[in-house]
Amino acid sequence: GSKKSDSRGALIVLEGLDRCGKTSQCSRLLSSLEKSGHAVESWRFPDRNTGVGKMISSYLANDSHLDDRAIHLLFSANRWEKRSLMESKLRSGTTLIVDRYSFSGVAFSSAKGLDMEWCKVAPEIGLLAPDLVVYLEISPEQAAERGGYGGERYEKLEFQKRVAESYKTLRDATWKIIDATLPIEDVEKQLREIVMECVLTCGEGKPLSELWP
Ligand code: 2DT
Repeated sequence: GSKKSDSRGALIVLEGLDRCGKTSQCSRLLSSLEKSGHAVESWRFPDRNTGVGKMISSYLANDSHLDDRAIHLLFSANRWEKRSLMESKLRSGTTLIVDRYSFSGVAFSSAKGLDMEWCKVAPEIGLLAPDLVVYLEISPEQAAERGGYGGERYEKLEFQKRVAESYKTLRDATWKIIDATLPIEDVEKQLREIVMECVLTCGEGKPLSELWP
C-alpha cells in the first residue's frame, strides 16, 4: 500500500473548442468538489494576470501582433511560470481543475500551420502531466450556433474547424470524451464521475509525472 505522504491532489484538465461549455463545467465541478469536502482550486490557461499573461491577452484582443512561434512560446512560458506553484499545490493535497493546458497550446498553434511536433516538443517537455484530460466534444458548427463568440482572435468558425482537426490528431486513448451537446446537468454528472475516480487514484498515491508521458 502507499504511504499517506504520497497522497496528493489530482491535475484535471478540461479541453475543447470555444463555446463547448468548459468554463461552466469547471465552475460546477469546483463547487461540487468543494461541497464534498475536497481541497480544490480552479485554474485556467492562459493565466492573464501575470506579465506574460498580459502580453497574451493583448495579442488575443488583436491589440498586438506577434510571430506565430513567439506567441506559442509565450503561452508555454505562461504555464512554466505556474509550474512550481502547481506542483506544491498538488503535493499538498489540492486538486486542480484546469481550463485549457498544453493541449490547447498545441491544437491552436498547429491550427495556424505550425508543425505539431515542434509545438509539443521543446516548450512543453517537463511540465506536469495531467492525471486526466477531459475533452468536451462539440462540432465547430454547433459551437458557433451557441453564439457568444467574443471578438478575440481565434473566435471564428473557420479557425475553430482547424482547431477541431488538431485536437483529433492530438488526443489519445487516455483522454475521456464527453458529448458537450448533452444537457448541462448530464455533462456535469459524467464529468464528476470521471473526476472522482481520478481524485481517488491520486489520493492513493499515484506518482506525478511529466509531459509528454
Ligand atoms: P480562453 O478563451 O479560454 O481564455 O483562451 N490558447 C490557449 C492558445 O492558443 N494556446 C494555449 O496554450 C492556451 C492555453 C485558446 C484564450 C484562447 O487562447 C488559446 C483560446
